[in-house]
Amino acid sequence: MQTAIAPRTLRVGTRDLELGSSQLGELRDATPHLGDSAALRARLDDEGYLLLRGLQDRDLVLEARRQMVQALREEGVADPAGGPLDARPAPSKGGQFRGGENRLTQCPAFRQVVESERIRRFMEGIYGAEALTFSFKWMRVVGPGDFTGAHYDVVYMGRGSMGVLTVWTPFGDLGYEHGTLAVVPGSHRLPGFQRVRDTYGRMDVDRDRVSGWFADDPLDITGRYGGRWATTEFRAGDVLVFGMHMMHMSLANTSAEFRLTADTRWQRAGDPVDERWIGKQPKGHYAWHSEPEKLVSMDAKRREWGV
Ligand SMILES: O=C(O)CCC(=O)C(=O)O
Repeated sequence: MQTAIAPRTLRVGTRDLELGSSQLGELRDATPHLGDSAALRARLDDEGYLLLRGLQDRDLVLEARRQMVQALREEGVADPAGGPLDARPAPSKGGQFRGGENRLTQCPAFRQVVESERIRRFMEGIYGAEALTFSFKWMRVVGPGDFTGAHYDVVYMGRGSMGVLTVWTPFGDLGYEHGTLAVVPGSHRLPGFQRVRDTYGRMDVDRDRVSGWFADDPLDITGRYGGRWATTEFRAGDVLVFGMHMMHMSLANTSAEFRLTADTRWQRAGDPVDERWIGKQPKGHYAWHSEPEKLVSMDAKRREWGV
């Protein structure tokens, strides 16, 4: 007798979707192709992402988590109770974006993970050339209830190489309930997304001062332009790699813990580099939110673009 598998409903952004439905599936594992750069490049060109299990040293990733949890506890952000890897918010503390230089990104094990020899060798295999990583690191402490809206990375870092790849690194084991990342495989090349690529995909948040997320509702994307969302659960050591025109967002964090993840960027060393994200003190987004009254809403922009 076959046992029925109970459907699993996941909160993606603002919408509940059933895993295994036509709207949401599982990411495909590219780990069996490790060591075969041509196969990895072909998969990346085709699907727009690579899910790599155990690419990073799991013990080092967990050590980075331990160091960051300790820092968050010393800052009064994380609850001091529990084991050294437990990342529950302290009373009344929410999530925090911790990009750039700060106590979390300065944790020695954090740096060792995001700039490891393993990830560098992997990138150099993909590019077939020397690779560099932006000095700015996007570290996120995502609080219960929070999520990231759907977007392309190119609107934040599109002034240099178009071959920039994002490496999304979970610092810990992440169940769906922690708010894992979801992508629309193929959205970088599907014909249905062409107008989105030609309008939103040419935007620059500092030049245009438009709010960066394209949508909070995943079906506002796939219902209009096609494709299907995909996500998975992660173990410490896994990474998800994708390009700058991959539509992605996160599931909502429905757990009682912080989700600790970083997104870091790599590119060919010989390509032009977006000057906002490199050097000893990267200047980052210098205009985007500097005059809030000048910020244009994404809804207004989408109406103008007709998307
Ligand atoms: O982790 C998240 O919530 C968002 C990450 C992201 O947008 C990215 O990796 O580009």
